[in-house]
Amino acid sequence: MSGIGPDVDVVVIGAGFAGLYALYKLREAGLSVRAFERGEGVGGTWYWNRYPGARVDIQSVEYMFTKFPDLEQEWDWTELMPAQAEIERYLNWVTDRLDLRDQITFDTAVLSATYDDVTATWRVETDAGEQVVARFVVAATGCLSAPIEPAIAGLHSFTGDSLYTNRFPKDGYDFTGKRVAVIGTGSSGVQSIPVIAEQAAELVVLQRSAAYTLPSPNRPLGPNELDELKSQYADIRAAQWASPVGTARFGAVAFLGRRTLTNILEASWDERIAKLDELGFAGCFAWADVFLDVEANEAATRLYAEAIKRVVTDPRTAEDLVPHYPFACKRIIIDEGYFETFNRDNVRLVNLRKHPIESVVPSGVQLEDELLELDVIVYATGFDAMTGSLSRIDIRGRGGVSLREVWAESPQAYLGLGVAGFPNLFTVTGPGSPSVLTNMVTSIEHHVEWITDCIGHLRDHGHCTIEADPDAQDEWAEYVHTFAGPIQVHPSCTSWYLGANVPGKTRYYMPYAGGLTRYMARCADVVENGYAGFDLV
Ligand code: N01
Repeated sequence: MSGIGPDVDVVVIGAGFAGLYALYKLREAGLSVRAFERGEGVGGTWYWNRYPGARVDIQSVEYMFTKFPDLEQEWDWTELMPAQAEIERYLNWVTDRLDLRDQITFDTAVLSATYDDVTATWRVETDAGEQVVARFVVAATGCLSAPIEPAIAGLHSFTGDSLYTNRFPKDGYDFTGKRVAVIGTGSSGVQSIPVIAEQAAELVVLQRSAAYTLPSPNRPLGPNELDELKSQYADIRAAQWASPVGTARFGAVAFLGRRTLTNILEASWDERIAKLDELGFAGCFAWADVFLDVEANEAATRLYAEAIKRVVTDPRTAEDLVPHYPFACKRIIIDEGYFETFNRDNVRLVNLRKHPIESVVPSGVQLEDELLELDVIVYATGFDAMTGSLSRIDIRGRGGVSLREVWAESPQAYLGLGVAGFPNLFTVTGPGSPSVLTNMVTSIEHHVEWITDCIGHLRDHGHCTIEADPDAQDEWAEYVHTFAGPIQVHPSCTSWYLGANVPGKTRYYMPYAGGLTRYMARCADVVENGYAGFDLV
């Protein structure tokens, strides 16, 4: 390295899957590293989102680091799709087995990172008042880690308990005997509602947009099943890395892996119903054209309405549970008994499109036409996704330019890895990367390895900085947009992929939908061509 001596080679922000792997790989490459983590423990997403029912939608044997053949044999998953507590335990175990804990400063948020043009270093400042000067910053800040507080009047006036799924109390919460409202029916709401319903005296679900959700195939792993899977880990890993989504065992969306799907628009109503009989909820979407064509997607939604009617006994509730936007414009949800929950005597659905919230008041929620008296309000209202975690840090690149301001106009990163004007700042699973459309763990591993190799290359070739070229970044952004189809950008879609869930955020489709394998090939090409599209100085 050249330049005036930094305190460390690299500062890593975050200690979830990405931060932990970055710490490990960078240290292995002989670099000095400090990591800062806002939480009191490791886990990132899996530290904060400890709401009842929190569970991943990828199978356990693929939702783990894939590059530790010895270590993976020692870890025993208990379920097909692990719950939050088990994933958090796994990450703590990995942290200790890889001896990473000492390099992480917990309970400490990074407030700012400022690039110094003269010394080509970053000055990183924390909320503990510490300043660290580093050559590189690796932002392992996660795609879904900046919670949004809903814009509801009187939010803080409620005198009962206000809980947020994405920063749920560490010791849990006992809903027994309470009158509860859940606001929000994305993945977090849909997963928590059945569990809360079992405890609460009364549960009101306040739904603004209905959810597309599929029943989870989760179950305990049977005796000897894990041993059998462990003996196949090498093959499973190979299949994962050959898959465009980083997972070969699709779980709830297994039909996505089938190749012989027919078009829903060419099927009669009876044929559609037959698919429903065969596959249940998944049968609504097991068609070739549903992901590509708006009309086909609408036909799938009509079938979905039929599937809901088969479960939900009250016709009005069943009707209110039907979404009015395309399937798969938002992340597909998996649930455990979501629709069945609405048949319980203690559960009621309020369609906020018909009965809007006026305000939160001291005793509960005031709807336009009714006061809901409550003991607890659970907000499952989502995240400022993909850019929010970095926009909330005051990041200043070349010439003091603010990343927050740059991304407010257009949230771009070349390959999702680097941003023009911000030398030596790497974004793990940044906007423009496949990230949230894949198994996050495989995407994270790929990014971290690419970044580590890149820093090694700079060191070995006497370079001081790497920075995305603005033209290459623009071209990449245009290319990324060619993969966002009519379903993803449909005007009725308010997905976080588009930033459309955050008032005032630029509507911009952020993830790369071209698949992980194609993306990795492109990243490899960039390296082979001397880090094409990056300026190395
Ligand atoms: O957040 P969301 P999430 N008044 O944005 C509603 C991952 N994840 O935390 O759609 C009333 O999806 C909002 O309504 P609308 C996964 O990638 C994975 O649930 O804006 N309602 C919506 O219903 C997921 O996609 C798992 O009309 C308001 C809900 O709140 C991502 O995290 C589990 C409102 C927010 O849904 C985010 O999921 C959990 C208001 N003012 C999370 N503001 C896994 O399984 C917002 N809403 C794997």
